Amino acid sequence: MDHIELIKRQKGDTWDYSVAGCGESLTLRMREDGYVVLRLPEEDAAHLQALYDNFAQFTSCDEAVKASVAADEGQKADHLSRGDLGYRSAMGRARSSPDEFLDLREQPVPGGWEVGPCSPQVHRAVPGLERAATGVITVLSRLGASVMALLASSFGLDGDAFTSVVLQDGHMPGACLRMCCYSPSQHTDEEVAFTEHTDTTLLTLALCSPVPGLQVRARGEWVCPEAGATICDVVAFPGEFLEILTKGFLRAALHRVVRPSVDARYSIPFLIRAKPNAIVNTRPYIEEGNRLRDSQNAKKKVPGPRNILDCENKTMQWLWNYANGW
Ligand SMILES: O=C(O)CCC(=O)C(=O)O
Ligand SMILES: [Fe+2]
Repeated sequence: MDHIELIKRQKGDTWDYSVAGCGESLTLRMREDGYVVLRLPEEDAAHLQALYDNFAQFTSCDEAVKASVAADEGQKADHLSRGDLGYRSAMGRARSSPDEFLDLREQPVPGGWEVGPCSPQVHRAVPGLERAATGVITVLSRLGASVMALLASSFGLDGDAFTSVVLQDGHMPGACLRMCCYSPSQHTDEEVAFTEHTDTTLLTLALCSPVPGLQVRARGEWVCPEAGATICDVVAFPGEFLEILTKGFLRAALHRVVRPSVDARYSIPFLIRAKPNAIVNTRPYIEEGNRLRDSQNAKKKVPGPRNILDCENKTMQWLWNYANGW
């Protein structure tokens, strides 16, 4: 699939991304194909490569280092905020090494933000990991905020209609940077490593791995958006919360991961989740959107989900519980 080129624009001491062309076409592609591929500028490649390198180094550490940031398996993932951050591994059939996952997040601490969990053992063994993860979280947070603003404004909503439930001081304390390592299959037939599912996110931004394996269900077929991609390409697809908030106008993308056949696959999805107690406050945006739609510019707007009004004044936690009862 064609990628959409991103343009980086400096804004004071921060920056954002915009797409060449209009946001409406991004929204329509996401609706029709279920995902879009966005290409970051070349200057971001160094951040991405640094994280792949540091995570590969982490996976080669001894068990004590990994255990120092182990996820609390007893902790029930609430899919909204905490989940079970940290390191997990899973051994499967006919593999010599386990699949491994490390979930990190940016959290507010006195005087700033910190990426964790990161133990002293991890700091010693992989000194560049926290910095590399921070660099990528910053890039993907800026990108996620831009995509959500484009989606919102293409519906005629105010640009921060979606980001307001996600952002805190420009950071995403509900989001999760997941680093995955899938060991190669010893079978010749295609084996699914991560079964088909939708993400409990607003938006997922998955870096395109040099070892393709991500498949997205699009127009009734499994497609592989990573085929032919570069390190700067990012697959963006809606999660369950965008489906809820748009009442199905955008559908949560069904996706899965196919096991690599020779080399291990390292992949890095960024799961953009809301702050659980954030309140959806859409009415003013919808009213403004309706006004815009009725104005002479109306033709440019994507016909948006009016039923989003039903979500007015609800917390993300409430919406999640409600959706689970569907
Ligand atoms: O490994 C990948 O590329 C995607 C993993 C995934 O779908 C997930 O963590 O939800
Ligand atoms: Fe997923």
